[in-house]
Amino acid sequence: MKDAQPRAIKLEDYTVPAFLVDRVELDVSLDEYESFVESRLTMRRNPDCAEPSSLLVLDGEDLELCWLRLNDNELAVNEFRYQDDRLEIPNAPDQFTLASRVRLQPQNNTSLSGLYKSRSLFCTQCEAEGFRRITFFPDRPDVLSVFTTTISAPRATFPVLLGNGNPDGQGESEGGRHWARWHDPIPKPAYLFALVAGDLEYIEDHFVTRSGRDVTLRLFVEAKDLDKCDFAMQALKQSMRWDEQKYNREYDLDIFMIVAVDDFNMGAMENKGLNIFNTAAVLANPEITTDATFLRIAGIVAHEYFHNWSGNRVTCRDWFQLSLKEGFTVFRDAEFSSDTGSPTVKRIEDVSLLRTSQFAEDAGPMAHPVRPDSYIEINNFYTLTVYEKGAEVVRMMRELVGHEAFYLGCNLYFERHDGQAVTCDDFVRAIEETSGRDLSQFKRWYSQAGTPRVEVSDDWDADQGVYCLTLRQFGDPSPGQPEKQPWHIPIRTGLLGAAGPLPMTFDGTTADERVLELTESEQTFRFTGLSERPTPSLLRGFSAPVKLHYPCSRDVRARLASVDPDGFVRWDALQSIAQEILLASVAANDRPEQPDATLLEAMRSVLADESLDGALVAQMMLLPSELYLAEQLENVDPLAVHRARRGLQQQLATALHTELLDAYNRCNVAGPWEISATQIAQRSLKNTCLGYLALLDDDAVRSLAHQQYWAQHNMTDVLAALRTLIHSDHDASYAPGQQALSDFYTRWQDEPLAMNLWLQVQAQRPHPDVIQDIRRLRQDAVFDLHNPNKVRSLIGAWSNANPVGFHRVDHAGYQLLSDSIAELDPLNPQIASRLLVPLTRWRRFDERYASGMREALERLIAIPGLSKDAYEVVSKSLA
Ligand code: B3K
Ligand code: ZN
Repeated sequence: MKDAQPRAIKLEDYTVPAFLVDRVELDVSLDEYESFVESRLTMRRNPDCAEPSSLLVLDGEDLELCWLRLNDNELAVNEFRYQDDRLEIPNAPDQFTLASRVRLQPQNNTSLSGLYKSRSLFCTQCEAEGFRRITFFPDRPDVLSVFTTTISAPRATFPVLLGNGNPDGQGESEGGRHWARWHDPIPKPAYLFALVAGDLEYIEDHFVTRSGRDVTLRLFVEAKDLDKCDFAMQALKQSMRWDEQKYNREYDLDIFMIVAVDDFNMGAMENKGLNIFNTAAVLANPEITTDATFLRIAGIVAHEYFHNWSGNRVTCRDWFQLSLKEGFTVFRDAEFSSDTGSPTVKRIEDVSLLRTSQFAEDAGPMAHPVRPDSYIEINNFYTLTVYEKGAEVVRMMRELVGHEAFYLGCNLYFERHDGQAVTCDDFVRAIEETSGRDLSQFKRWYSQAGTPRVEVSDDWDADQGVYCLTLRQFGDPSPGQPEKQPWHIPIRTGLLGAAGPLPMTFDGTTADERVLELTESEQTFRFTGLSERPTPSLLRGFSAPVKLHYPCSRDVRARLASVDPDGFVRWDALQSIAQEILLASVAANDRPEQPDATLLEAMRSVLADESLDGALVAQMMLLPSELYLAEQLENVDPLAVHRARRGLQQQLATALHTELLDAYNRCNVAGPWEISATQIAQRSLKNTCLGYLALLDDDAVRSLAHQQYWAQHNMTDVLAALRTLIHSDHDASYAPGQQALSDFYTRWQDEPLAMNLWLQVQAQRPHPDVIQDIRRLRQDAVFDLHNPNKVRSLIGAWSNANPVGFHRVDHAGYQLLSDSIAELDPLNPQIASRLLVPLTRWRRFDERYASGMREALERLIAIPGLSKDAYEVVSKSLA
């Protein structure tokens, strides 16, 4: 940490910028050992600034200043001050140009923020505050400027030079160098700036927008990756069409480019006209890519493209408003995935992520509202709360106002605020205006942290034919927010009778389904005209991100699981039975002799139901994850959770042996691979069955995984087989598993994306002795602490997603993780800080574990020079 005590930035302190930058002209001269950036900013005083001052303050981080000129006059050293990442120039006039030249060494920039090198490529990452590592600038999202960028570099090693906007000239210069100029006519904040230089090839396609603009689409990769581009290009075109049809949004430049780079802190970045993607989030072919990754890639391509409107054309006023662009864009990409794939399965996956990881964030020391009100390091707030819960907040607005008013409201928002930097309030206001609804209470979703709990009870009056549902809501304290006001919660509800759905008469109107609006701490909804006691089907589609509890028997839930019209409710009903059984078995540290008959029969009938989408069946067959189960406990013993879950899996595998094998064989169809919904569903169900079957003490069945691995049909099947072989209960030296692992390595050692999978599958072997593998793999030639994908695949996959492998009573897992964080923090603080997440949960664990987790955090906070990224997470976790 540079400052003794890093300072918290607060939403309440927001003030408009004192100076604006109308134009930015950048000259970036790149070379192997040193690079130079000359910038010329055309600036003026902001007429909207209430307290004008002539002190000009710009951001600048790790910049080596060569010279500084105000209106072309070089400033002497006593005419400015550059200290603590701030450049201060007193006595700035009303209008002026400020020019500067700085020297950079991108080849030594391991933080992957600002200008850096990924292998032999120069590239940039400016969100949130990376532009200040390139040149001096008021680096905040509410300063929008027109950028012209000239890039020069040695032609032989960097034949391709890319920038934002449209191409605007190129040429040769002396000494084997060349240059290219890019002009972006659309004003943008500096966080959307990007450049790339390198030896790249591309695939090209075209898209004609609805109004007839012919857009060139190019996807740039290293030559060896040209065979992995087609899928993303198709996804891009699909996204462009979808955004025109659903949101009325057209693309606005002549060219749209995507560049794939290996070293990248996250999935991708929506830089204007020049998206930069992590290779893992864009490159795909069936040999090295699983179905899950294909779908993820389509979602990310869509997400970044959708940002062109939700984020770029209409941007955020300040970083507290991050969810304005991220929550909304996650909502949009989820709609896209739902419209182009299986809506129920997409919803279930999103809900699982939310419940497992976002709810955990809400219950932990880093809990924050969708619109946080303070931060030390903004990069720590690119969270599940801002992204996924933020998307749920947008989704709830659509539930409340209906589709028509919602999409009209979005249109109004885009048109009204085009070219502006705005707030979450502006978004809500647009929806209020087109719907005529008052969403002021609803806005608490933006300001209150934590997951609301909803308790449901009911009452049946047979004489009157009246059924009453009483809903109560509760909010637990979170850091800085001891008390919660009632949220405005939409609960989509149906009623089921013996023969099927019952009409719901409520407030004088009748419908098959209602969105109950819970706005008070307690509310009763009264349904009349019923001839039988209904079963409520609650929270359909997971209409609100709450923990809802309705006490009812397993039989009632099993019925919901088999007949409810809502796919989410069916899945959820089965999950809740399994959860109840598993938590009871954790509590008893034992399991019943026989698996629960209700669960067993429900699973049997789901498995046999060929009319159901196979991908949904696969989801319904999956037991709640160990991470999710741990979240339900106050005093977690990860080993006990693992034993309970593994035990139930074994019981189910034994009891459903025949059905599992039938389903496996039914789905194991030969024929050419395709990425179609049908085949994805088949592979998903087949591999779920394989996972169960491998737990049986039956060599014939076990050899299925072996056969499937060696058939080498596609990566989905290969990886599922490999996972099954090495995650089953054999010891680590189990020969078929070791053979497959070493075959995989030989086959794919030159393919970094496949090697990520190889690391991940080993990191997730659910056994305490996996720590030996982690230590060994840290030293393997394929591992590289500088590459975030490798760190995530090995250390992240192990510490975040392998509870039984990470949490050891001897605390060796915590020692290894904290050593890794300490080593990584000076290199890449953003990634180091992300790795802290599993330790932040220490208070929930049994003391045998918690003490070691706390000690690991204490070791870290004692490190001199710890980054403010890591400092924020560690200090809040220990507070
Ligand atoms: N907007 C970027 C995320 C930037 C993260 C900076 N630490 C990618 C996205 O959400 O689309
Ligand atoms: Zn985004």
